[in-house]
Amino acid sequence: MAKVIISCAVTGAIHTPSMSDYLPITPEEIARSSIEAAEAGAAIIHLHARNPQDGSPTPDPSVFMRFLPVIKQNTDAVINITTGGGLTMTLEERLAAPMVAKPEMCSLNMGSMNFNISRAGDRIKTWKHAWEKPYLDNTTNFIFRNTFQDIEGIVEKLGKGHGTKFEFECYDIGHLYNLAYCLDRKIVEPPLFVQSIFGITGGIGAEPRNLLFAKETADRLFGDQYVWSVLAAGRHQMAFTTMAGIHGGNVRVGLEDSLYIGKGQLAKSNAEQVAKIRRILEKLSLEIATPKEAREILALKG
Ligand code: KMH
Ligand code: ZN
Repeated sequence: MAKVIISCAVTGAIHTPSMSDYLPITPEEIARSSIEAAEAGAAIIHLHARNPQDGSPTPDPSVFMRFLPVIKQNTDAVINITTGGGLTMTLEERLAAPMVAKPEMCSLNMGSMNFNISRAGDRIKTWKHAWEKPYLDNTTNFIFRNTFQDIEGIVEKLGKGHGTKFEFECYDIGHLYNLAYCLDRKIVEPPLFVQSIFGITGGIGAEPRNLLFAKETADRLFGDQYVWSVLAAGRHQMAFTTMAGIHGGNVRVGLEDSLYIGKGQLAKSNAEQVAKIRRILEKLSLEIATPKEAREILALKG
């Protein structure tokens, strides 16, 4: 049986500083949390950057360049930079850091969609920063833009230009068909690293039958030309990644996707979530892929 690749999404652009004191914000915190996650078993580190002053998502390459070299020097993990960015960024802003850093891997979001994260702030009574609540509220009228032309443009610039491979973010079944269209048109090349996402409001819901449906659909569309991974938002994170492992898939955890380690219990670090899913997978007799093995499985440039 193939080894399981653990990805860790360290900070993201969904959660805000008021939601957890453990969310890494500064370049130093992002670097430290990434290194700990890699030491705990993550082969891939998925990264966004935040404004060190107030924790708001930033596309500024100079902020990325304050933590990327530190992570590279201290781990062998695959660096995966977001091209989704944050919910207020233009496509050009979203590509700024990947174009400078030219990483081994970037995310590539496979369709335009609603992306409502307003509920993430439901329990917050006092906000640390003025930007947080309007940011969340604005997502009720937000369109996450990823047209076919946008997708092709990103592949041209990063894939064909720099040899970057992609984590194809598929929030719904239709996104798998969008990816199949791109494969058919030779816009993208196998092996495809397909990240099936469950439980984002605007995407497919976190119901177990949907996970099986996504896998069956991907099997039909991509056959042996893809490597499957799963992430689920919030409280569904561990159950869905466990189900993915059982069904031969890879997993993504991290504070971008959930701030919790158990019911009502905030995770104190990214490493804590990596260690938990690793423990679960190893108890199921599954083996964890090293970064070197992940590079082989995904045919990365290394
Ligand atoms: N926030 C996740 C649901 C990206 O960075 O491009 C998906 C994601 C998107 O990680
Ligand atoms: Zn992300």
